[in-house]
Amino acid sequence: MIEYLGKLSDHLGLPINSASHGLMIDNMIGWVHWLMFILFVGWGIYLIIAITKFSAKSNPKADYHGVQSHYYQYVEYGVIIFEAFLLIGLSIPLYSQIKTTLPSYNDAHKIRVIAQQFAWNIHYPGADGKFGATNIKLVDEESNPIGLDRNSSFGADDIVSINQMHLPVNKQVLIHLSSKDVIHSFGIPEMRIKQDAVPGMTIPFFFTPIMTSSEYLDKIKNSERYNPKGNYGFDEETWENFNDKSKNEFRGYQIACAQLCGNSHYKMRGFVTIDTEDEYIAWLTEQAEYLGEEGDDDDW
Ligand SMILES: [Cu+2]
Repeated sequence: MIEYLGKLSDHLGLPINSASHGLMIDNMIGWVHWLMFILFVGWGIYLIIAITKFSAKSNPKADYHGVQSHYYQYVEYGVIIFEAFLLIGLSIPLYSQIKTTLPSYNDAHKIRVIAQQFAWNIHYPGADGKFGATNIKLVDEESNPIGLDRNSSFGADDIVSINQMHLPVNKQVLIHLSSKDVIHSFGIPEMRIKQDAVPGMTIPFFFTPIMTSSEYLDKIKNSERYNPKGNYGFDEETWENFNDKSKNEFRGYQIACAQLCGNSHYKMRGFVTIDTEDEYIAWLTEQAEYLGEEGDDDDW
């Protein structure tokens, strides 16, 4: 029954759920709406009763004892029990499952995300699976936004991308999130995750995408999101000239900065592509090839 009533969230216009823990969150949202609905109706009925029952017309003389029945008290207890159920029965177990039970560092698919005004830097450990060192002295906004030390052990094969995050489907990903300047917030609505990025802190969070980007785009084919009236802020001609890949980046999953972080906060978006295992490996290989080319440039 808990799940059945939680299905109310299917009718609340939430983005399509694409993460393994998403159903639990949607279920919870459904239940909170039931409580709010019951309270709304209950208070509405109470208001009407109070207006008629306690009007001056039916009470010409003030009653100094007020309501004697315990009925209203029972209703209060009912609300308390409902709220306790939401908190103890649903939200605390959910929170502990999706926030505090970290996957083991060695098993999870690890990436680092470094937020800055106004971009998302994504740091992949590369083929060796280990992150190279970063150093604030090496930060160069043009060529090395995260200050990665290519000469450190494990640093040579690391991949850094800006506003482009690729993840394999059905693999648990562990993100370590930090910020270079102010507080940002990493949110992907379809993945039902949102985590503040706080300068001076590295905050881990994790989720498992369960739907590839192409499956997702297929599902939203007939929606406004796929065929936006405003062309995502581009004029008609520019939008039409985009190829499908670029259009799909705007239509698909995106990291939205969920914390007002400055004057260009509104355009701080990162494109997220959930790949099949093969597509993901192909993308990583492609990125690694660019690394080789960068190296050639240096030799010149
Ligand atoms: Cu931001």
